[in-house]
Amino acid sequence: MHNSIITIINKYIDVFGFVSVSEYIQERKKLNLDDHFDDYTFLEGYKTIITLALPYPSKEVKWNGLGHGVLSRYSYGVDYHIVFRGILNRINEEFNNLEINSFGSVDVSKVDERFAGYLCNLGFLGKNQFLISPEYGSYMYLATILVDIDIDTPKMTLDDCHDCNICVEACPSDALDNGFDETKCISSLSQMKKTFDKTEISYFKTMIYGCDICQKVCPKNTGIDIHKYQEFEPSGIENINIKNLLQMSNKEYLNIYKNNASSWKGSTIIKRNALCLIANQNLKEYSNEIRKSMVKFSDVLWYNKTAELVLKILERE
Ligand code: B12
Ligand code: SF4
Ligand code: SF4
Repeated sequence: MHNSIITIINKYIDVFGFVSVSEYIQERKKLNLDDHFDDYTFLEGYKTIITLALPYPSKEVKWNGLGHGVLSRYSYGVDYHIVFRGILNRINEEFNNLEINSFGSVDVSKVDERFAGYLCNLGFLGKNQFLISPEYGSYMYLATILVDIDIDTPKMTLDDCHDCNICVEACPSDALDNGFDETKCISSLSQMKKTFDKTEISYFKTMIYGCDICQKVCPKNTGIDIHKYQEFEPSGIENINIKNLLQMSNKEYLNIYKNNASSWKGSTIIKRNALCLIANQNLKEYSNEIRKSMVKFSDVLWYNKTAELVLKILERE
């Protein structure tokens, strides 16, 4: 059975591993985190967690210059949820043909994917918070499949950060200073419906969504740039013209970005991030466009408050 499982997964995925459900629960409880991953009821009836990794390219899209914002690397091309779901469905179907009960999910599930990946021996957990594998570095998406059979795999010795501290020092918002402070992480801010203060605005210079800095500086990623999946190649929509973006309706935006990972919370968030880029790129000539957008979003307090602050910054400079 073990070999049939590996043959099936290998048709779609090169890097994957196994951990027993009991070990996952036991080890995660030891972390004493008391978070939403602590509800283990959905694992009942399953014996093994399989963690799967899909690599994405590390080569970055060149910023188009003033008036533009680029997406972070994990949101190039087609949304990884869509790609992974297609693969998980096919694997599940093949498992079901072997009478294996399975459940695959990506991102939204109740499995702490990085920790599961670590226990599956895919790699180590770095100070930048990423699961880092020898094959893909940190440039990989993760997903899990639960199965109702036991699968044993030998454990190997994993690498670690040793005395490196580069990502901690490189993080512009000090989010990695004491482990990880999600409230400070720029990637997190770029996805939150919230009014930005001056410091938060200052983080958004050329990147309009997500943040890649702690991956970019990591020596474990040196020389790694994998182009195995055409879907994750930049498709031309990654460099966003800020003026066009502000003028777009939500419908027009979704026509272009609905299959892109950056769009899951709608266009208002991306437009709020664009306001910050306007401030930091000192695009005074966009003030009118900002005012027009404030009328459109008159009922969105966090958008308008951020816009007011951006206008003040532009007036002062
Ligand atoms: C919520 C979430 C976020 C939030 C907060 C993340 C967080 N708290 O870590 C925000 C919005 C900030 C975010 C940002 C990003 N995310 Co995210 N995110 C998630 C999600 C949905 C849940 C993560 C989570 O809450 N984990 C639980 C918390 C408690 O984990 P933690 O804080 O890392 O705690 C760990 C450490 O404390 C560690 N630990 C503590 N003590 C000890 C002791 C020992 C001995 C060990 C070994 C470990 C250890 O273990 C804990 C558990 O892993 C996962 C998908 C999933 N279902 O897992 C994706 C995921 C982690 N994100 C991912 C990505 C790609 C990103 C971004 C790069 C996107 C971008 N380009 O902007 C950034 C990276 C930011 C960063 N430096 O981590 C990938 C990571 C892939 C990888 N190779 O690791 C995932 C797995 C999505 C996926 N399906 O591929 N993310
Ligand atoms: S994603 Fe950016 S802000 Fe978040 S920890 Fe990494 S470098 Fe810091
Ligand atoms: S930059 Fe250094 S400290 Fe940070 S994750 Fe990579 S190896 Fe670890």
